[in-house]
Amino acid sequence: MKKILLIQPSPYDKNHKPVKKKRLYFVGLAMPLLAAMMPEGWESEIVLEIIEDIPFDTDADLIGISTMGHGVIRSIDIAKQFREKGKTVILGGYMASIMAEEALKHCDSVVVGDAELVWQELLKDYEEGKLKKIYERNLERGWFSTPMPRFDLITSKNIGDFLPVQAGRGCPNTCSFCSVACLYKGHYIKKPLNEVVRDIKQVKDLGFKKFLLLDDNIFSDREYLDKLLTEIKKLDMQWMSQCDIRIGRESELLKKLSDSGCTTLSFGLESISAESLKGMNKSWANPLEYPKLINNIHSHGIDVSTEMVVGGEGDTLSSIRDTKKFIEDNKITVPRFYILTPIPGTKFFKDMTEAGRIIKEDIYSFDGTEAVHVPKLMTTDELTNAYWKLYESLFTFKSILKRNVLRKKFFKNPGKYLFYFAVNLFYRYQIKQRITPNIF
Ligand code: B12
Repeated sequence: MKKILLIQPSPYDKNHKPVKKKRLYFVGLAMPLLAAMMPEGWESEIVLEIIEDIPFDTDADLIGISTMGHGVIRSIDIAKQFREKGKTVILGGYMASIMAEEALKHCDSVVVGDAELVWQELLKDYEEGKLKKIYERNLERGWFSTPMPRFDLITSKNIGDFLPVQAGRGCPNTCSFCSVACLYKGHYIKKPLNEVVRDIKQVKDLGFKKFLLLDDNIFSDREYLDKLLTEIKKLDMQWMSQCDIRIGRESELLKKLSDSGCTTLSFGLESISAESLKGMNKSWANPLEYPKLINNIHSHGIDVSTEMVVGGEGDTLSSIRDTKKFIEDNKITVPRFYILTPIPGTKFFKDMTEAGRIIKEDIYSFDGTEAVHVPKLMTTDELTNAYWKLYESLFTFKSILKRNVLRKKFFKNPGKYLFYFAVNLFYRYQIKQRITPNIF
C-alpha cells in the first residue's frame, strides 16, 4: 500500500511561526477532493497545520502541499524539509499555479490550476518514475465534475460546525486585484446539480446541520442558482456563501435564498470610493447603491458580511475615515479590511510594477496588512496608518455595541448577535496586537 500525505499549511505569523488555532472553522475542499481521487492501493492522510503538527517523520511516499497567498512561503519551507528527507513533493493550489516556475525550484512537480484532469496522470507517472515538472489542464469551460470529497479524513479533527461544498468555480467579473480572475479569466464553471446535492447530503449524513458554499460568486449564473436553491431547500440545511452585491437588487431571488436556509452572504464591497472601484476594474459596483442593497438583503433575514480594501486609486485619508460611518450606518456586524495588495500574477501587480509603484521586493511578505505600493493620493506609510486607525475606530466598545446590540433586530435573535459581539471582542484584541483579523 502506498501512502500520500496531503498538507494544508498554516501561514506564518509576524514572528515567523505558523499560525496555530484551537479550532479551524473554514476547512478547504482541495485536500478531501485530492484524497477522493486517489486510485486503489493508496492510503491518504490529511494534515491541517493550523490545528495540528506536521509529521515530518511520516512513512508517506508522496507529499502534496497546498498554497494560498503569502502562505506559500510556509508551503515552500515544508516542501524543502520533506525533500531533504528524500520525499517526492507536489505543490498545487492558487499561489503555486500563479508562480509555477518559482514553486518548481522547491518541489518535484507543480499542478497548475484545477487538479481533476491531471491527478491520475501525475500519480501514474510517479509510479513509473517519470514525473513531469508541470501538470496543467484546465477544466472545460462550462461544466465540471468531482468525486465526493473524503470528509471522513477530517471530521474527527477540531473543525467548525459546518463543512464546505462547492457548486461553481471562477467568476464572470475580472477585478484587477483578484487571484480568481488570474486562474479563471472571467469564466464561471459549475457542477451538475445532482453532484452538488450529493455533496450536501453527505455533509448532512455526517451529522452537520450547516454547510459553506465556498464558491467565489454564487450570483454568476442566475438560472443555475435558481435551480440550485430549489434543490437546497429540500435538504433542510442552513448555509452561507459569498457573491456579487448586485444580488441585493433581486428581491424574489433573495426570498428564495432565505427560504432555502441561506443565513449569511459575504460581499467583497472593496471601497466606498467609485474612483477606487474604477481603478480595480470593478466599476460595475456602485457604492451609492450599497446601502439600499445591504438593506434589502438584511430585510430578507440574511446577514451581510463585508470584505473591503483601502488604498485604491480614489482613496484619500478622509474617504478611509468615512468608511467607519458607512459600516456603522449599515449595521455590518463583523467587518473585515485589508490593504489593497498587488498579489503577483494579478493585473494590479503588473500595472503597479510597470508604474514602478511597488516599494517592497519580498513578495512573500505581501499579506495585506502593510502597504507595499505607493497609493495615488497619500504616502505608503499614511495608508498603513489609516488602515489600522480605521480598524481601531470600528472596534471600540461603542462601535461594537452600535453594530451588534443596539439594533432593531437584536431581540429577534439575541444569541446570534451576542455571538457576533464576542467575535468583535476577539477582533478587537487582535487589532490591538496589530494582527489583521481573518475568518479562520
Ligand atoms: C477555504 C479557504 C481558506 C481556508 C483554508 C482552510 C484550511 N486550512 O483548510 C482559510 C480560511 C484558513 C484560508 C486562509 C487563507 N487564504 Co484562502 N481560501 C479559501 C477558499 C475560500 C476556498 C478554498 C477551497 O477549498 N476551494 C475549493 C477547492 C476545490 O479549490 P482549490 O483550493 O483551488 O483546489 C483545487 C486546485 O487549486 C488544486 N489544488 C489545491 N491545492 C492543491 C495541492 C496539491 C498538492 C495539488 C496537486 C493540487 C491542489 O486542486 C484542487 C482541485 O482542483 C479560497 C477561494 C477559492 N476560490 O478557492 C480562498 C483562497 C484560496 N485563499 C486565499 C488567501 C489569500 C488566503 C490567505 C493568505 C488569507 C489571509 N490573508 O490570511 C490565508 C492563507 C492560509 C494558508 N494556509 O496559507 C486566496 C489565494 C490567492 C492566491 N493568489 O494564492 C483565495 C483564492 C481567496 C481569494 N479570492 O483571493 N483560506
